[in-house]
Amino acid sequence: MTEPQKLTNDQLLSLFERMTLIRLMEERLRADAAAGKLPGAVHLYIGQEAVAVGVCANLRDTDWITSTHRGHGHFLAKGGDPKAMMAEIWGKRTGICKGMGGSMHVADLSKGILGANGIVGGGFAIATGAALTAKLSGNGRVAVAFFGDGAANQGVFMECLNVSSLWQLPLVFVCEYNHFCEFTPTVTVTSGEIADRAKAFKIPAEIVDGNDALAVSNAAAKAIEWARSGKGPAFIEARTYRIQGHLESEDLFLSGGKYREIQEIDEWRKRDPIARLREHLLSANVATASRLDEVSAKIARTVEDAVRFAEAGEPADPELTFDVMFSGQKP
Ligand SMILES: Cc1ncc(C[n+]2csc(CCOP(=O)(O)OP(=O)(O)O)c2C)c(N)n1
Repeated sequence: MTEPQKLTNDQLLSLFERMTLIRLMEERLRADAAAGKLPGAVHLYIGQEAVAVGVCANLRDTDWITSTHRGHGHFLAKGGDPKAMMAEIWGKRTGICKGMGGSMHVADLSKGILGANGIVGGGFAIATGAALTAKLSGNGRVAVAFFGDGAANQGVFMECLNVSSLWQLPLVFVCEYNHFCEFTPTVTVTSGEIADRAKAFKIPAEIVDGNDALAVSNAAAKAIEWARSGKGPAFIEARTYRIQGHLESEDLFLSGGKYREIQEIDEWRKRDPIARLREHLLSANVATASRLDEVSAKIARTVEDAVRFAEAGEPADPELTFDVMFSGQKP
């Protein structure tokens, strides 16, 4: 595909709706984390919504994704159920993994969501394996590996670039360059351009503005089509910014220390991906302001329902460990 992608008004609105869903879910998790209501750490995706949504809008339900420790956005963008995700983060039996996984392990195989992952770089090999399955079975599926700029320094990244190119696997690498690896600015630990690492393996690579949903979607459409048509892997590096801390409790253990300036965060807030898409929808007469406000209000109710559902659930049952982690055997 060489022509820029042309999206219908419904498709554009759906991008806005899905990004707003992620934002409002994350805002609510931020508040509930601060109020001490959540049982574990949460790594929020605020500011990066255009990446997950722009990519997943071009995937089929049967395609696969692998995610990261910052995985709520990927889960929702791929069509995961907000209630089941919220209950999972609250550690409830009604959660998508029966409350046994928590925030860093949200997964739904029925939606092709092969899982968030607490191991940095843990998704690469899973996505490569899924892409190998697709190739061997000829089922026409594509796998997408979402990963951070920090994960690009893990050795397994090189291994997966290598075999996916050698075996021409239907795999799309999506690097979310959000400028930080925990509390370390990426430029201080990363040599050269990450996209060049893909090019070294003869994988076509594109760097896009990761805060521009339309640019991401356009690049993803090309990359996914490339992979699906049997030409091998493709690579996207989406330049974005992590607005929240690495995790919500970081202030507690940074004890007043800081690793970035507030002005930098404010600069990136001006490039907010949802505000930018909203602006575009208004100026291109795709929707009126009141229509977009209605969408946001509807999503706010969805989030409220998800919280009620999570609150009402029973806590996870530790005995379930033997069913969901060990198949037919006790350790
Ligand atoms: C193998 C491994 N090493 C280290 C960690 C600790 N750790 C958790 S998140 C993180 C930074 C990851 O940065 P990046 O891949 O850029 O993702 P981001 O947090 O920016 O989304 C590190 C080092 C880990 N979870 N797994």
